[in-house]
Amino acid sequence: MGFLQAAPQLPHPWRSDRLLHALLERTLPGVRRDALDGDLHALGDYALMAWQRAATTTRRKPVLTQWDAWGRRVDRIELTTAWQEGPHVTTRHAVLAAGHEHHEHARLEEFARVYLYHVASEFYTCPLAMTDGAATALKASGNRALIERALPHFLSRDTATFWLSGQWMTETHGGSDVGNTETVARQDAEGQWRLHGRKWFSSAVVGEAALALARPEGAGAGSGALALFYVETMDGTQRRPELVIDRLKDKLGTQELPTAEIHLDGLPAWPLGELSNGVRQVAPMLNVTRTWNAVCAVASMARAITLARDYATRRLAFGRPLIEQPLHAQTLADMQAEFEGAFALAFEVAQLLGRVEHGSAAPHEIALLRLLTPLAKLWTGKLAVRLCSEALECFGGAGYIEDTGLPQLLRDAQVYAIWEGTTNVLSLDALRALTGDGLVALRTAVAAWLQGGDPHAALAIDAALDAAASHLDATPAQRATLEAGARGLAITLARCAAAALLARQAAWSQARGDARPAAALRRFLGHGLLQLADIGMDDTALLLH
Ligand code: MFK
Repeated sequence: MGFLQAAPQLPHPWRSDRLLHALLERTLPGVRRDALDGDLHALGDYALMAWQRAATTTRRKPVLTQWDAWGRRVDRIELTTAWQEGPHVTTRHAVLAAGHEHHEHARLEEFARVYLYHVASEFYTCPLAMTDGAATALKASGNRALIERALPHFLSRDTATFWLSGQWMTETHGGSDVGNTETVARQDAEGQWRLHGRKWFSSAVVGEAALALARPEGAGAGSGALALFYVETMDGTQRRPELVIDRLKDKLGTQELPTAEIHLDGLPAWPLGELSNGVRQVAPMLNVTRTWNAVCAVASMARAITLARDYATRRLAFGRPLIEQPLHAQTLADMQAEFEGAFALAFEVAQLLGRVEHGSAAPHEIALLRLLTPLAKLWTGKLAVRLCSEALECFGGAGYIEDTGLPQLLRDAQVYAIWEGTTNVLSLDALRALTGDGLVALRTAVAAWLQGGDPHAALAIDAALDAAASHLDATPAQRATLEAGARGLAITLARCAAAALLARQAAWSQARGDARPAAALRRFLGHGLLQLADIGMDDTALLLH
């Protein structure tokens, strides 16, 4: 046999992750780090095992069986191995429970677990995100009866009592404009609310509960008239007959995740709060799932870059390993710098969420979290696609071959820019946050992050923030122009925040003799901060004519 190329090897995801180690060392007290270490080691072990298992087993997809041999409707879904393992891994390592502990580091400790587990979970993290979001929305609702009923299950550390929750918003009208929701809530003769309608993207249909938007019968049109309901899907060990699974979606990626189209045919439901303003009530859930989206996007980038870097040490071309080829090394370093910025921003949102929920946030940090959540979601979602695509290219033709496991990274990454709101919807959400104190809060935070750091970075970031602010100021009366520029504005602000966070990390690391984060900062700044679009509305109209 002739030449055989060595496959890329995945180093231990926790032991080898310099960024996560540095982040936790900078932010967590030693006693908390020690307590966390066992779970992170175990999740890293699991991730490594899952990667090796995928290389030696045939890939499977979930299978829906709607009818049994005797004509009974069963709607049974067979799950992949990783999905069957999901509840055990989740509860054993307190992936969700950790985020709801009563201290300010709870969310950071949760998302460190999520980051290590995500790729191995085969997007079991999708319904976990929904469950986390449902727990958060229930707490925000103050509905004692539902909190007491559902939270012990959602946050359980025991597989036997653990429940997954879905988030049933999207209908055939689309996922963005939920004001078009057609699902109706009717009260039966006993006063029990029941939901009737069709939900179009249900990614946690194997779960035991869900939060669903529905229009109470007789309520008006639009999103303000929607209400948010809690439902349960199981009657003992049987799925409730009022929940019908029509089919599983055939998706570009996330193929292990059984995303379903469902019908609700009178499913019993309980309102979380008032019978209106359901979007406002579901917002805490959206913001949590968007944070998951950002952290999972960063986890996919980490996996793609780690494999590409390892491969560059094993693949020889033109007489040298790829990593010694100047242009290939440059490409990898560029990817690393962008990834480090995204990592810093996603985990800052996680930390902020913990501080805000715990009540230990500084006054400006509530508005900061409100702004950084959509910024992190939208920027990391786009970047994941770009970096996973670049990583595949680093493997040449092998990156295009299914059983290397590499194309799946790119297909899966595409979901981050769609799931939980597209880039444009999130850009408009950032505008919503900017109409409040968002920009002032960001400038206050950036000034603090830059203290004692690289003065060159501070100048560049301040100049970009000034440009963003004038962009915002220049057009308050011209809503269409403001909206047309919202994506460029959002990405500029995300990059400014990421650069300031890299500067903070660089200063901290430099004081400990590590010059590497400063190199990431320089490279990141070199890629530019400004993405502000020059809005020519007339040209846009001409180009679309
Ligand atoms: C891994 C999974 C793979 C499976 C494949 C997935 C494929 C995709 C499936 C999907 O469809 S995912 C899409 C899920 N859908 C979304 O994420 C919703 C996207 N749309 C939005 O986020 C819109 O901005 C939104 C629905 C929220 C707009 O709703 P409205 O009612 O038209 O907006 P409005 O009136 O501005 O907001 C209503 C209230 O909510 C306001 O509060 P007030 O009533 O007090 O004024 C807003 O301030 C508040 N609000 C909205 N967004 C908020 C928020 N509050 C806090 N945070 C937010 N993010």
